[in-house]
Amino acid sequence: MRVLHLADWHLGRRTLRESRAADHDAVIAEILDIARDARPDLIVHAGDLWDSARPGHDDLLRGVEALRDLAGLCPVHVVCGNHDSPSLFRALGRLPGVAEHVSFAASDDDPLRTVPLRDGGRALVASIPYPHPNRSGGPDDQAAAYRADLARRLGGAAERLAREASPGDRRILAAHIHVAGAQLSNAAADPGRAESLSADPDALPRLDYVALGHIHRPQPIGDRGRYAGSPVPLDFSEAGDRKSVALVTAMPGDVPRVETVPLAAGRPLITVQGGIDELARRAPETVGALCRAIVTGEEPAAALADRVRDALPEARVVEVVASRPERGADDHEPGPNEGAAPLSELLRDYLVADGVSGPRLDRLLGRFEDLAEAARHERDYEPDELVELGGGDEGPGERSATDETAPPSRPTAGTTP
Ligand SMILES: [Mn+2]
Repeated sequence: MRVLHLADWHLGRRTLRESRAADHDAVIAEILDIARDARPDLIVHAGDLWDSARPGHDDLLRGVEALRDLAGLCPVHVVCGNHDSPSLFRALGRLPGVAEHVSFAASDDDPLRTVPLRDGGRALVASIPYPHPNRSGGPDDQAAAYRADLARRLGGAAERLAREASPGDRRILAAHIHVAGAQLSNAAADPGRAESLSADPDALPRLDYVALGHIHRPQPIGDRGRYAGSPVPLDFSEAGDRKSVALVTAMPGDVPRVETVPLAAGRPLITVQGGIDELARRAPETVGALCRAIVTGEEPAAALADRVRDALPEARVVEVVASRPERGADDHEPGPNEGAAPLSELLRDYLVADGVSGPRLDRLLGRFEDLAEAARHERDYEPDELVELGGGDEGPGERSATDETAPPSRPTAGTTP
């Protein structure tokens, strides 16, 4: 059987402030052409069809129409990614005109999808929609608990396939998960954490094909599966990726044969760096591209963006960064914030002027340092205690009536990815 494996479209995504709708339309048309040529028995989309749990109406329609067009060729199966909404998937799975040809996996417990094949055989598809790591363990054992959870889900999927498959059936897994060892194009601010929140490669069952989503750089996982990857570079960290879809011949009990079909549609993302003259010389390579310009030898100024756009007339310039020249000690001019006290000192002055003192002052400044540290490392921050602003330790803030009657509500950490 032939499987066309797709993933991570992220319909609705913007790159900085630029809509990618035109790129998505172009690459969906390219994928439809590939599907028409390849005549697969099954199309698997391994998740993150949309960029947000509540896609805009245009993007909702763009996704549903793409699935409907693909389903005109063969059965289509979609797994819920971390950006998708399980409840939207459940709703679409009941929508007349869509549900007849497209199955949406919103939960591990959804029944296996059975697909009749042209050669008279059949394929069984098990699914693992994205399991959120925040539902596994606590802060100290989260990585181990999540790894155990993923192993349990992978084992459960393999078990169901073994139980329900007859000899000769192709056993397929479609999942939106991260397996340790993946090459991230989007080298996150904290790649160690991303790597720790992943499945053990040894937990991957040996099936006839494992179609994964979540990692945006297309790549194989051992000899049994792959990440299809995103079809267009979604941000500048993906600029160097070679995007593709996977056309897989899966045979019962055998290693799948994978052909990657390169995708060319959609605007490339290009970063150019140098002085204005250098940028102008490189203009030909930026024609039709989404372009980030790092300009050297210039001061940041509103007019700089206009000069960059003049230098790169046929690029879509989405970001201009002035990279200031190294200065010698002699010609140093202080910038507007240079020489000012650090923020923590300014905060201390402000709080002291407001009457805060003693242990409360120390606690507030400590929280501020924790918050600043979390921001430096792009981590979530959840205070383990709430320190009230206002009033010194002996001041009126300490004994206000609201302290007894209404405990302060705690902010909750954002858990939505
Ligand atoms: Mn994704």
